[in-house]
Amino acid sequence: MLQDTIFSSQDLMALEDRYGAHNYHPLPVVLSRGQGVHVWDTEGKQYYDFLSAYSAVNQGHCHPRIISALTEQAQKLTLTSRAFYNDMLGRFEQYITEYFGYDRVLPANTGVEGGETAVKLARKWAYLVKGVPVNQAKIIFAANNFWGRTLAAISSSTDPKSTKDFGPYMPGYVIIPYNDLAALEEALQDPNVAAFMVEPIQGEAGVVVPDEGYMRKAYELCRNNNVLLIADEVQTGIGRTGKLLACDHDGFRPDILVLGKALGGGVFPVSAALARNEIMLTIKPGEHGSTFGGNPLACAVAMASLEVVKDEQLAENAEYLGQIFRQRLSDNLMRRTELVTGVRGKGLLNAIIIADDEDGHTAWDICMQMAENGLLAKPTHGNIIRFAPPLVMTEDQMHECCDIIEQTILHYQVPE
Ligand code: IF1
Repeated sequence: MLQDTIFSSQDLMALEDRYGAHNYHPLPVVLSRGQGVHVWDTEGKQYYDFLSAYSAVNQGHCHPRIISALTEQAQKLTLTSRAFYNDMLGRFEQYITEYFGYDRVLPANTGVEGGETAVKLARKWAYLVKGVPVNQAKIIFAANNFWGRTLAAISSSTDPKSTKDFGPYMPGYVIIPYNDLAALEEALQDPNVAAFMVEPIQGEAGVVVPDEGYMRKAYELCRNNNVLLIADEVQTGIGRTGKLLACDHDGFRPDILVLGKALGGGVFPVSAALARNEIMLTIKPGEHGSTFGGNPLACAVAMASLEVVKDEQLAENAEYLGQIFRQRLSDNLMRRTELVTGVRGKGLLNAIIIADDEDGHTAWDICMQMAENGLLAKPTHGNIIRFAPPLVMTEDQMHECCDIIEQTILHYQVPE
């Protein structure tokens, strides 16, 4: 059988090159096993995973409780579609709405579906509740946002890599600068605005952390103008930034909360939009959905994933280890090399800025050398390296990883 054949990393990369779409440029590392904070390549080399599949593996690779929830449910019932009820969805809906403090949830699969659901909910609410004239609803987005690859998502993007040659784009979008309350207040004067959709920390843009209180003040501006605030917590949610939700740092609950990635515990695509009754009940039977949304397997995995976050206090651990990470990189690295001009982030969503590296070649080379030294990370947006390990890391492991990062950068040599 094909899967019994032994393939080298080179063979496997060649297969992807020959038979796959070329829509990614991965680091030349071929992974074949993951457990907790570690992954191993096909040659058996062990790495610390400092990307966590872009924050989808917050609970660590192959978490035993999540794997057993997956395998147990997989033997019973995996997919019914929503044409019928199933014995997992209602339990999941109650669990997740009580967990995050919302009236209702609309389950989906990928993060971008969660975002699309939020945008559709906001538009429905605008027409049926706010009284915006039909097809005139506006959604405000922040420049440099990223919420997925669908046409509705890229229509709000300011990154040519996401938009070029994919037009025409979705109408009814307004783009304002991120972290700019005056610009938001100005945009909110339009009576047809339905919602402001925003990431509490912009992940893809390079872990851009807004001013203290930005999200809270944005929420208040929206509320004062009868506009919904949609928080895209697909990457920042589920403990990643040192609180259960990044919005918790600002002490408010968004009108619509979008979750994904780690909601599926790194084993299954699960996303969701959560909202109060007034918003959620604007969508009637048959007006929105998906084949896999709310399937029994997703429900079992998502409940286990959320239980692990609470039981293992992963948000608190992220807060604690994140302080250590930023402290060490600021003290031991920034002071000893001009190569690193900044360290930023919250909890275990962090990034460093590499000097004079617009094309990102140095950042890429540093990531290649860190891989050599047993730690995997990847540049986002050229000269910014994102560091996002699983939230189950121990303090000793964090210090070992900081040693690897510091030593790699302090001994960085431009490759011949
Ligand atoms: C890729 C980026 C990260 C997200 C936020 C929604 C989604 C994402 C804040 C959509 C997805 C992923 C997509 C993945 C790489 C990764 C990524 F670099 F693309 F932008 F994390 F920063 N909201 N982000 O970050 O969720 O539909 O993918 O499940 O497309 O390469 P999805």
